[in-house]
Amino acid sequence: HAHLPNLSSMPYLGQADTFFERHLLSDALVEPATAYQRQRFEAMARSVRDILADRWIRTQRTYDQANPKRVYYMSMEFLIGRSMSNNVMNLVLDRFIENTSREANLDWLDLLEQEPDAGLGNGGLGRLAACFLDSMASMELPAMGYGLRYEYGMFRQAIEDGWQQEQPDNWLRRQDPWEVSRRGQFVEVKLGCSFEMHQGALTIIANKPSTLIGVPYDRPIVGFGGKTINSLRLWSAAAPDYFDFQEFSSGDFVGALVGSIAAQTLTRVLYPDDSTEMGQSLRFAQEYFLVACSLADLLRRFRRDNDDWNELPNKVAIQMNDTHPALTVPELMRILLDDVHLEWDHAWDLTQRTLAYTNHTLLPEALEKWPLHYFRQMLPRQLEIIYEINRRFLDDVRNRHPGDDKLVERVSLIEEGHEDKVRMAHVAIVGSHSTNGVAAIHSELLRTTTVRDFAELFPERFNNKTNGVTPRRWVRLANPELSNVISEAIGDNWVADFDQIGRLKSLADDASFRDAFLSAKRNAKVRFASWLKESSGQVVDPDSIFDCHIKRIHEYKRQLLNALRVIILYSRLRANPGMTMAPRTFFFAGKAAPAYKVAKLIIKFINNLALTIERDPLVAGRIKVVFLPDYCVSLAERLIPAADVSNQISTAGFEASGTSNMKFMMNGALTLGTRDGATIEMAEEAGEENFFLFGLTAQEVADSRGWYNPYWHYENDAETRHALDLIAQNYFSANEPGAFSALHDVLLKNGDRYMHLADIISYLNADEALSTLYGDRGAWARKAILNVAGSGKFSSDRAISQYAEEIWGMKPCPVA
Ligand code: DL6
Repeated sequence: HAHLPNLSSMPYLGQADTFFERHLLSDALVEPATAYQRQRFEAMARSVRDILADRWIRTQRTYDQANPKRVYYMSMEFLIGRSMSNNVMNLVLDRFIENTSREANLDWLDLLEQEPDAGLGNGGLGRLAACFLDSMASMELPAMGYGLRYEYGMFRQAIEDGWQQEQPDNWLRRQDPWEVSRRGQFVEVKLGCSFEMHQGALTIIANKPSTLIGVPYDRPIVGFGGKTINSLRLWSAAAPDYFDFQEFSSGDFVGALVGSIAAQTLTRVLYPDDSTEMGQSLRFAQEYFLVACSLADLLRRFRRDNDDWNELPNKVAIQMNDTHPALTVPELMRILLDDVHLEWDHAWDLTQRTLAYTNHTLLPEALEKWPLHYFRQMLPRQLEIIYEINRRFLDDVRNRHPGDDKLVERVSLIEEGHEDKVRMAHVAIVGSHSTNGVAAIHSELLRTTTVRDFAELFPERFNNKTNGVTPRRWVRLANPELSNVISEAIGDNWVADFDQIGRLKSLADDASFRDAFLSAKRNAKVRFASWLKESSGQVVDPDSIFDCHIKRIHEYKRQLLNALRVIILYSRLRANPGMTMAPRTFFFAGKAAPAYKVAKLIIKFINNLALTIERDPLVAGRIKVVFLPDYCVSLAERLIPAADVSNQISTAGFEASGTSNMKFMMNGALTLGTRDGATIEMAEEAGEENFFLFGLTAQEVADSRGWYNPYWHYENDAETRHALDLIAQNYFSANEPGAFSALHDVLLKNGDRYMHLADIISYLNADEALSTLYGDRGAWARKAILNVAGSGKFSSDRAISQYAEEIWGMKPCPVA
């Protein structure tokens, strides 16, 4: 584990104050007194970068000299959020900020608001990658992230008349002060096709080979204490002529520019879809571009320091974050065969021992399969290699299981059908030495259902690495007041050694600690309420229970189940206004994939539900529903510290792990949840008696397929029936009759694939136990404290140390 830095050894603290003014004068050319807030933000960010520059270079120099084994985390998504406050925290620059703010008369909190979120990811998978980078640097591992520098990140969500509207996220409109462009280290990527613009759209021209340029942009990843500063290298696509424009002084200058616009289009935008297969050829080209640039770059580095290719698996580990970078398998083989001229078996052995794959989903519709004709058009040589991998693999399968043609068909890398496709998960498993799931139940289901044949063929390759999140960003930074309460009780080593958090357990019955804990919690709620009022005009009561459900909108995550719970609680209140019920605010937030119609309708439904309740004087002051638009890392950082209740209510067996569940737990929210993903392990750690678990287990869900009938619940439970009838009778859509009939169909007529109705009653029972507990502040505090105390396992430091030890075979490489 990382160690807390020694503050007295921070050489930069004394001299740093002058950086800020210098940047305003020399970069922005403004007098400090008249600078805009954005200019001040940039000057401050540059000052922080000045401070870290020396350590950043020293980290690289240390790695270059020590030549340790390095890990490359390859991912199409890094959901970074803001960097300023995180870098300041990890560099322990609080005093520098205090000094500069005082001397330059800066409003630090307002300045932080100037930074846009770097939203280069959809959700959990991308945020996990960002937490992992933080942990790798904090644990002094020689690591690097590789991704794409999307000009437009995850779309911004506006809500108009209850509907989601997508707006472009032009986060690089103003220059990002953190990134360093390394044009000198560009790489060339050869494709079997060309890109041209036709009527404003990018078109792929098959069988016309072309070359693209990948330009790297590096972002510092500051380890806690500022000792190790690793890099996240993001690739931007350009046309080759980008580098010598002079040659185009005559001739088709305009044509040349159009070509470069076509090339740049490749990394223009992140695909905003996280759980269905997207199937667009541009996405396929993006995935190859990431792989080709990163491999060229890391192999160049490997060759600089090593002359024996046999050293590759001893010096390089590549972790493929989902199948998105699975083209690494044929691309590395191509390089080893065609460029290095190794024999097949030799190349294959090095490839498998270098690569490892993490699976993040069991949903069949999210498993990537690419049509063969994309390969034929763009990557014919890589396709040849995939065929040869498949031929050898299937021969082996036939030898081991003679006569089992069905098995051969099931495990083949190629799916034959109306349109032949390459199964990317199969490529990743066959071409690597490790396949891991992201929570115990997920890894188990992966082994026993989704890719069972592979787990039987290669049992030694399969393992579990339960996800984790960084307690630095998610507790220390997001929740400073709670952090201080914790540090006063157990010291501040927990920030770098999160197992220490377990020491809070003995304080769960300590009255003064409970008071301090509850007061930090309440202050976080007050802060959130005042931010909400200021930024949107919405008023929420900090003395109500803050009940949160924030994540991508998806049927399996069951925002609809939560909405049904709200309708039933609302109906109870209307029927019996005298009943006692602690006041509640139900927060929802999350984005829907633009093409996912049902998910978008769910957003509209929640907004209409909010409005209906808002307008009903019978329940005024007792329940309220708030849909917070544009869920992003920064919003999560605000809301999670203020949460009392965390809803983790996916249909059991569908959520691979979840990571917001862990963030809520660390911040002292109680979980209302199903036995799914990492929530199961969280309850194990904190004790089931401190969780509010309900609903069918994954096994029960699987067993009831075939006979489950939502109508049974409709007919046999009056409250469920009433809630569904309200929807059908347009109670929530008086001016838009029929607006929600598709949701009604999802729940009844279409068979309720995610079994909402099966779980509604047990959900309400758990809810009742929880809201009763809320009335007993001491008992509530006790459970909340035991939750925080039990969250030690869910630090990404723990996850990363397991990856390092069990998959990568790596040790820290401390920077002197
Ligand atoms: O592992 C990170 C995260 C999990 O916590 C979520 O449970 C899971 O849904 C998410 N998976 C994806 C799947 N995308 N694809 N393919 O985002 O990963």
